[in-house]
Amino acid sequence: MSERIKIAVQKSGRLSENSLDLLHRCGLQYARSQSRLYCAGENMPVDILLVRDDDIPSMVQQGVCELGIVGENVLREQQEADRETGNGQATVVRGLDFGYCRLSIAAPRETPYAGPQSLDGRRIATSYPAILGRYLARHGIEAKIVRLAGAVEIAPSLGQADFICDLVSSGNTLNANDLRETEVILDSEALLVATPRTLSPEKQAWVDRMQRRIDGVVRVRESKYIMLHAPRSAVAEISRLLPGSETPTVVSLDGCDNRVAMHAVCRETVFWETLEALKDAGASAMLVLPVEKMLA
Ligand code: PRT
Ligand code: ZN
Repeated sequence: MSERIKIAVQKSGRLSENSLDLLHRCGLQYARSQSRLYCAGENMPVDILLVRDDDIPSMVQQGVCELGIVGENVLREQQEADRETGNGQATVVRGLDFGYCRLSIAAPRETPYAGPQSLDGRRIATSYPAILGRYLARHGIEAKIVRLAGAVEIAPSLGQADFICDLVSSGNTLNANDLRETEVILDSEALLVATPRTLSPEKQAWVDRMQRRIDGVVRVRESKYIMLHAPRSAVAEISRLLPGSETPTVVSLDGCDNRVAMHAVCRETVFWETLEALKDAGASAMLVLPVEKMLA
């Protein structure tokens, strides 16, 4: 097996641990090299390249890596910047349900804000000039974009800008700097991206296999297997109440004409409230089990 594929993952940062954990759950075993830039897969022809997150979109776009895990914010920034150059782009395969944050406009607490038009003629500090530029153009607003590589949140207090446009998750950083969030311009999560390049059949087969496994790992996280007994007359109502489930399996109970057992995979969280609603609808003997693996 000579044809190997590479997956680009953030070397050290907010996405690293979840990304490596995801690949581990896909069954990939790898040895960490001394420099930790390259981890050779031991049980599959799949290697991991550990890089800065900003390099991931172009590495995948150029086919240096066949797959990559990167924040939507980073991908979109690169794509907006590439819009003029017309470069081919990495393909988004799916959201990975971690790395959630939003790119928001924020203002000093005392600055009045009455919608995007309040940004007209003002200075906005950001590390996301391309996404911000597009947002402003869409709203027909002329503002000065002040490009900063980091420490964006202190730009207003240093007199460098009137507003900022930065990533927010808990909002603590904004609070600590006397800023308030005024507008969300992008909701972001970690994405699996794939190269647009044509691959050899061997490589393509491994890319497809990894995509299927990653899909299974992400979908299984929230999924539960639910088993219950119910009156036959309540099957329709109970099916409706089961969160995110496809058609449940309904089987007869030995010696009971009017009661059945129902089994279903629920793809959304099963809350206590859901179980209580099921009970009210006539369900009994309810069991909720974790799902270990799932392959569509
Ligand atoms: O070295 P490298 O370039 O690889 O890393 P980096 O420093 O550019 O990125 P890193 O590790 O900080 O973040 C990687 C990715 O995590 C981002 O591109 C986002 O997709 C995602 N992410 C999720 C976040 C946050 N949440 C986040 N809160 N990235 C940054 N932040 C920062 C934000 O910039 C601000 O400074 O956290 C601060 C705000 O957080 P709260 O919780 O105070 O609101
Ligand atoms: Zn970065």
